[in-house]
Amino acid sequence: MPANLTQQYLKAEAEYRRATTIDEELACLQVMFKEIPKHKGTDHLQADLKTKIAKLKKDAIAEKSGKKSGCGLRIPRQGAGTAILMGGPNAGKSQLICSLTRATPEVAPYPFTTHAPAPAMMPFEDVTVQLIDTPPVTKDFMDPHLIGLVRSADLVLLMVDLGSDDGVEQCQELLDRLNDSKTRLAAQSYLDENDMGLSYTRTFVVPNKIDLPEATGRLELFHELCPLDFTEYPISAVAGIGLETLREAIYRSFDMIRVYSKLPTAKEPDRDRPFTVPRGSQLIDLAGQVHKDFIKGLKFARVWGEAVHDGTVVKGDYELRDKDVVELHM
Ligand SMILES: Nc1nc2c(ncn2[C@@H]2O[C@H](COP(=O)(O)OP(=O)(O)OP(=O)(O)O)[C@@H](O)[C@H]2O)c(=O)[nH]1
Ligand SMILES: [Mg+2]
Repeated sequence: MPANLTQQYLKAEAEYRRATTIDEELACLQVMFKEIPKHKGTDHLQADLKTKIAKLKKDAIAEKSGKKSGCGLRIPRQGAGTAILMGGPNAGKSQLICSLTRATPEVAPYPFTTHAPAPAMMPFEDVTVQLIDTPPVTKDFMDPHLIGLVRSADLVLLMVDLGSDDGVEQCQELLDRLNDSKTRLAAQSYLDENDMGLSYTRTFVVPNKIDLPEATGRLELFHELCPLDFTEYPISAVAGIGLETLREAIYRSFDMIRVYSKLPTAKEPDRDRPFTVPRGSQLIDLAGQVHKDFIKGLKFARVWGEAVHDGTVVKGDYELRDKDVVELHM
């Protein structure tokens, strides 16, 4: 990290990548600009940030005045994180949505069945995760909204069709298409420090249809022709093979923790609806999620959890642990 970027900068950068509204993007970029060390080594990055802030301010005005902002389709984030499915035609994206969620997108043995990106919620234990089904990407076609959705997603599930001899080539075409753009797939998410426009989104490879007899040979061919350093989860979306492993891996990739809130007057916390916050978050980060008044008005909290004695009194800087029960006091 040549520029010695601060923790606050990195946090704002991570939030910027996941922002889904212009106002959110702007707020993050302004923090990044404020936090960036001002010296020669960061000249380029400073200039990039300034340009982006100026453009977003214009977009915000255009959006408020009802003009088209050109920012594309924005699907509001929901749940503990967002994973977007991508792949060639017939890879089984919509079938995977059917198998992991209660949504019922059309599944059919011909290409381009899905016409537009569509979100669905996947349960994992007592939390939910947002999955986004998308139209296929081919050499000649990519939905114009896809780039923005990939940039703001936490994870891409790159589906490979092991049911067709064309599956490997189709996957390669998708990767080539993205490599020509400034939105790319990688083993980890990050923004290129020398070019703020260049964004990498963490990706799992999901070879599908391993129930078919020809699938093993095609998977070997895929590894040979298309070597990737992404974590791989082979599945059969129809036969249900590998789905529970994938479901858990998607949730774990977000590195979130669950916190249960309890009213001071209640005996038990609300166990059905945990809040999810990134690991390492402090009590004050949660307080804002529970109610915006808590950000300023929080006096203290009592916590029940593995790392503390029952009912320990803590302040805003307490680092939350998975499955903590928290009672906020104004
Ligand atoms: N054998 C087998 N067939 C599958 C599996 N998953 C999907 N299919 C079949 O593959 C075909 C395409 O599935 P879809 O889910 O519509 O594929 P898609 O990727 O959404 O396709 P587009 O919307 O055109 O991009 C359908 O006939 C599915 O029944 C699987 O795990 N095994
Ligand atoms: Mg589909």
